[in-house]
Order: sequence, then structure tokens, then C-alpha cells
Amino acid sequence: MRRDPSPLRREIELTSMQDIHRQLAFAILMLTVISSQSQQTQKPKPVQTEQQGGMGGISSAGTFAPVYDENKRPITAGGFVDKGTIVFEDATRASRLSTWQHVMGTKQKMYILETDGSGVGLIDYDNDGWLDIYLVNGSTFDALYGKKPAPHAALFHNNHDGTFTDVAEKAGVTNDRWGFGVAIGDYNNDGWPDIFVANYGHNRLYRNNHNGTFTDVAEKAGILLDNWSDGATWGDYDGDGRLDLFISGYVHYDLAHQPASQSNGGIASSFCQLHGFPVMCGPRGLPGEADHLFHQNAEGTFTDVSTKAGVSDPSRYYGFTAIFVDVNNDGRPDLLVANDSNPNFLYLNKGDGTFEDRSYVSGFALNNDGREIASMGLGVGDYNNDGLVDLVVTDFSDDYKTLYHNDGEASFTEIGSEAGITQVPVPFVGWGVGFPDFDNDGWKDIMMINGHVYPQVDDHDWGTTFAERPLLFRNVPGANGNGRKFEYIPAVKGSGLATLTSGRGAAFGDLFNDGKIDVVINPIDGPPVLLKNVDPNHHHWVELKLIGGTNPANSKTSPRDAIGATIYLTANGMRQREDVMAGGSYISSNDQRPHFGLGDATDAGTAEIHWPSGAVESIKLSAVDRIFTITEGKGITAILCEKQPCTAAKPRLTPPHTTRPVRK
Ligand SMILES: [Ca+2]
Ligand SMILES: [Ca+2]
Ligand SMILES: [Ca+2]
Ligand SMILES: [Ca+2]
Repeated sequence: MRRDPSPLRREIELTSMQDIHRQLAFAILMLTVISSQSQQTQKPKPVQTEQQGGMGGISSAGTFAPVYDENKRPITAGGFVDKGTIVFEDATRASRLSTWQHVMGTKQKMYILETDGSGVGLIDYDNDGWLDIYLVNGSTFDALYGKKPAPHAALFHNNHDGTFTDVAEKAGVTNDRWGFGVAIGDYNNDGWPDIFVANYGHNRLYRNNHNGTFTDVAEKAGILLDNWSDGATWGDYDGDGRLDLFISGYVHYDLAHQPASQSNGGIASSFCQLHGFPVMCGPRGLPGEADHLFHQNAEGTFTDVSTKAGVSDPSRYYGFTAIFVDVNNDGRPDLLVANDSNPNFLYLNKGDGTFEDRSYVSGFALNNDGREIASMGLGVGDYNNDGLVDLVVTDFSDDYKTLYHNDGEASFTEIGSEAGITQVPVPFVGWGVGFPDFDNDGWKDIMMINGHVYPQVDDHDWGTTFAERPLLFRNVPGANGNGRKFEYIPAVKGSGLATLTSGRGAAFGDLFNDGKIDVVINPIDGPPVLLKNVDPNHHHWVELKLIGGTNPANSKTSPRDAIGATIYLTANGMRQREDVMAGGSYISSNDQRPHFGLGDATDAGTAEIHWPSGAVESIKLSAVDRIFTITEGKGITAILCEKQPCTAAKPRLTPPHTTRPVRK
């Protein structure tokens, strides 16, 4: 299913954004026409294209024939099977996460400000070895105008027994602003993770006080901003050992003149309707908000370097999810931004404090049809174990979800159809997304969290619903053993995959330290959903918690939480890649501990760690089913549940180990 990158792509001169867009769209369209004649694709076709249908404010492919199950339910809220392996169970009530609720404006969703939902950050804020959960909240217009108290964000402490307790108030992290994205990172390198929250209005930077409380230092740090910040990611782009912060801007929103479909707010009405019916306006037709890159200075303040670095988004695209990750394996974090109904950004880190805009030439800007999509979520993972990170992007209903295969040298080919992820998701609006290896076989799977933006879809026979179920795809060998593809896993009635919710933010991580990747969803206007991984496989696994240090060869220091590290684990006859990242999914922040499924192997293999400092260490892992703490230059310094597998008993931290790393 892998195709050679287009030679056409490489020849195109960098003239202007518009020219590149047109030329690339044409080139990719031609290639698609040629390739679709020669290979079988699973891509359904719209009955009416976007241009014919006047699809309004959000990019899609057009109008597709509705798909119903045998009970005449739209497939987004149906299609359940009676029998099958239960992969996830809905543990929301058992975990007590249902004691909190997300709120964003009104249920009617008259305005775009009310529709996009908020993120989830997985953070072990108290350093007890167990992941806690930060859930960003939205707000209400009454709260914005000071008429009513603001809804609070939640910080759910992990009680180690399957339950969680909301400690946000005591911790001082309730936010009380109209919140969107979250990114977890230990920005001040003190060994305690901190929380950045992107808001409509001023942002928050919650510095961890090491005693269960946080202090908001956003103003002092100089990263408040004042309009619509959305996604965020931490990464040390200039290699000085201090994490820098990128914040995507969405719409430049004027609260005094809100764009509603009734009045049109000065916007052409086609941007305020779906299938001819009025819905909230936008984002098309609304002014966009710029993106910001903040460089961290030595004294814990930040300087806006967006323009100098070349990532300021002068076109004002509608930015959602952003993430720093090294896409071309040169050891420097590159920057990816998923833009809603605009081309996506791929910025290559040049190593001199600036980035090169390779959005179009890389193939990441558009989909396989050469069209910009309503990118919402962005998952990063090496699904075919070739050592290069691939990208999965979720988008609007009546559209194809996309998989960008990394061909090397920062060139991507969009192969969603060939890989098998376009057919089922068409009627779904996709948000949170990732590559969790849910069955621990060493091959990363794909999960998408879904929910519509328009409540009005429930009043019409359009084959989609406001509350939707998640979608899970298993990574399996391709046809005739060529490459990898994804196989849709049907939702068993009553299981976690059959949970209906209007999902938005989602984070993937091992909440119970049992080696199985769970999912926390932050739906709009509802309680969170915890999908606990109960897949009955007995595959083995390892997880790593990395602590950065100093590289004696060049005296460079890695960020303390090792964001930017790349790890290759050789085990079970495979070589897998994981990266330590902050951001992604949909404006969320996943478990930052690299996780590796080992299948039936009982030898945990060797981890080759590429630290942000440039040091490369190979470390033999002593046992499977363990969580190893590895400190740069010191090897394994702790093992969670050393004496017996983590699944068998309550873990405890052991004193530092003596295994020595091998430096290259
Ligand atoms: Ca904890
Ligand atoms: Ca900190
Ligand atoms: Ca830096
Ligand atoms: Ca798998």
C-alpha cells in the first residue's frame, strides 16, 4: 500500500501559497486518478459533492447516502453486534468520573464558540507513579458576563483502586475560563509536571508546587494571549534544555458580535447552513486567529518568536491540534498543526531557531483528493514499525478520515483508503484520535472518538447523530503480506465501544498500570467517559518513564521530562518506535510514558533511547510487564512492581537499580 512520493511534488517551485495550493491540488488529483485506476480502493463516493451541495462552514467531501443498521438507526449510533470480544468497558460510573460534567455554552449551539469542546490531560501530578486526569471545562455566557459562577475544570486524583477523586479546587486548577486545549509538560525542569490550558480569553500556566497545589504563572510567564487559543504542545525546538510552547489559534472571535445563523452576523448564509438548514456559522467566513510559538527564557519567562521562527500563521488558518515530533529523524522536533477546513501545517525544524514551511511539499497539507479537510484530531505513531512516525487525522462527517504514511525525508502519502480507515467513519465527525496498541501485539492500532457539532442533525434523516460511538481499528497484515492495514472492530452491544456520547477531547494512557491502554473522553456538555481496556489477550508489555539528564559529550541537557526523546525497542523480532510528546489527539495530552506491546515474548528486549540532548543509550530491560524508570546517563533507576507483574498486585517503587547504560 506504500506508494513512492510524487516526483511532481518535488519539482514545484515555492512561489506563493495560493500557487502551491493549486498546483499541488491538481498534481495530487491527477495522481489519484491514475492510481485509482490501478488499485482497488475502499473509498465510498458522495452522491453530491461539496460544491454542488453548498455544504456551509466546514469542509467535507459532499453528501453521502445514509448508512443505517437493521434497526434503522444511523450507523453513528448503531451497528452493534451481539457477540464478539469485548475490548473496552465503560468504567465511567465505577471510576466516579461521572461526578463531573463538561459545559460549553447552550445546548442549542447557536455559535461556534459553543461547539468545539475541550481536551483531556493525563498527568501524574503527585508523582506517585499513577496517572491522574485533568479535564478542561468550557463555560457559559452567564459566567462570561459575571452573572453566574463559572463551571470548573476537574483534576481527578487516581486512588489506585479503579476510582478517582476530583481535587481541582484544592489544587487551584479549576480554570474558570472558557477552556479548550491542554498540554502537560514540566516546563521548569523541577521533576513535577505542570499544566498549560488554552482558553478563549487568557490562558493558564499552572506551575506544580510539589504539594498537591498549583500556581497560575501565565501572566508572569508572558503567555496569556487574549482571544481564542485552542491546541498546544510543548517541545524544546532550539535544544537549550528548556521546553518551549506552541499554541494554535482558531477563530478571532468577537463576543460583542457573535455570528449566528439567524442574523448571519455579516457572513454569507452558505457558511451558516447544512443541507439548506440553519446551523451555527463557521469557521469559514469568520476571521482566523494567529498561532504563537513562545521560546522559554532562562528565568522562566517566555518570548513570542512566532514570526522570527516562521510559524506565525499569517494566513490565519483555523488551528486545532498541534504537536512537536521529529518527522525526519534528524533529532530535532518538527511541528505539526491540524487546521480546520484549511490546509494543515508541517514545519521542519532547521536547527537554527527557525522552521521551514513544508506543508504542501510534504503532502500533509491536503488529503488524497488534493482537498483541504476539516482536520480536528491528530494522532502520531509508527504504525508499520519502519522507524518513521505516521500521522492519522480525523475530520468532519461526510468526509474521509486520513492516514499519512511517512515515506522518509519528511514526505508523506495519504493512504487512508488503501489502509481501510475511510469506509466506516464517513458519517462520523472525528475528534480525539491515536495509535494505541490496545492488544499489545506490537502493532499500533487506531482509535477515533466521535460526535457531531450540530445538534440539529438529530432532527433530520441525514444518517448521522449528535452523540456517536467511538471507532476502533486493528492493525493487521496487508493483502498478500504487503505492509499493514486496519480492520474495523465492530462494537459489541453494551461494551465501551457502544457508548454514545458527543466526544471531543480524548487522551490515551495506562491509567491502571496494568500495561493496557485506556481512553478518557471529554465529551461536550456531558460527563467524561472512561473506556477501560479489558481486552482478554495475555500479551506482555513494557512501559518506560524517562528522566532527562546531561550529555557529557556536548554538555547539552535534555528537558527533565524527556519530551522530544525517541525510543526504539527491539524485542520479539520487531523494532518499534515511541516518542515522548505533549499534545495531540484532539487538543489533549496523552500518557507520556512510551508503551510497547510484546505479544507472547517473555524477553523485554533492548531500548535504544535517543535523548533530546543528542545522547543515544542502549538499555537492556530486565523483565516484561514492568514500568521502568530510566534516567539519562544512569540507566534503570526504578522499576514499578519489580518482584511481580504489575497486574498481579499493587505496585511499589523500588530503590535505584544498578544496571548501567551503554553509551554510543
Ligand atoms: Ca498520581
Ligand atoms: Ca514543573
Ligand atoms: Ca528551548
Ligand atoms: Ca495492535
